Amino acid sequence: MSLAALIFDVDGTLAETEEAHREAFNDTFAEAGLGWHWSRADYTRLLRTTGGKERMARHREEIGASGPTDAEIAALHKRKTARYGEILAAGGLALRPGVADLIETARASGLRLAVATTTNRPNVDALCAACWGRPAGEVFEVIAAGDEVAAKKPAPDVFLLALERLGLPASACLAFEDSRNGLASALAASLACVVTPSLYTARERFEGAALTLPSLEGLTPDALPQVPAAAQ
Ligand code: XBP
Ligand code: MG
Repeated sequence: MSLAALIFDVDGTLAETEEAHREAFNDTFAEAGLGWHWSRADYTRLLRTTGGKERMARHREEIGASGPTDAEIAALHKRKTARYGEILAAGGLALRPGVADLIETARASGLRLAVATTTNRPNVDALCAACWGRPAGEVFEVIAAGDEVAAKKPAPDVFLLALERLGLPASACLAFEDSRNGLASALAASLACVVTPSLYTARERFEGAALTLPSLEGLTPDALPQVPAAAQ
């Protein structure tokens, strides 16, 4: 089956969002009087755990703290998500080079557009509002996000949910990712995957990627890797 849809990861792929996430986490920790603060070096290591709630739980284990409880972490994550939305609404976030053009030329050429992300839906809406001035549902036909799946990346679940909602086989789609966890998730869903490493994932390894590029700048739909490279 020829290429029918592009499935984009969000954080690090559409835009360099992780500094805004880190700021939202740290502001939330300060507001809660938790005494936690994640440096860039902390966050680079903690980002290997996908999902904000899971990341906070991992930090709690790493420092041997008894709290906050999982329920308190869930409440902290809600506050962090609200803070992240405020940070993005304040402006300053730009799409990575080539993202807007590829999405528009892909749409114009009849390709369907989807998102498969670990972050939650409000954060996808916040990014689309900040970068396209539109809600996510007006930019992407299908959105598979965060807690809609039981297992986050590198498990294939969120890409499989996007494929299910598209009603397409993996062999008709191409994934775009920035991280090793994201690449592993796409490959586990039998998707070919283009990787554009981000600031936080630049040192990771991307064996199995159909293409690894510094950015999507200048990439046009006719230059995309032929699928089903990974499905064979
Ligand atoms: C990256 C993630 C997310 C974000 C933080 O998601 O792992 O956890 O770091 O967002 P993506 P949340 O799959 O888009 O690269 O706090 O909402 O998890
Ligand atoms: Mg990512």
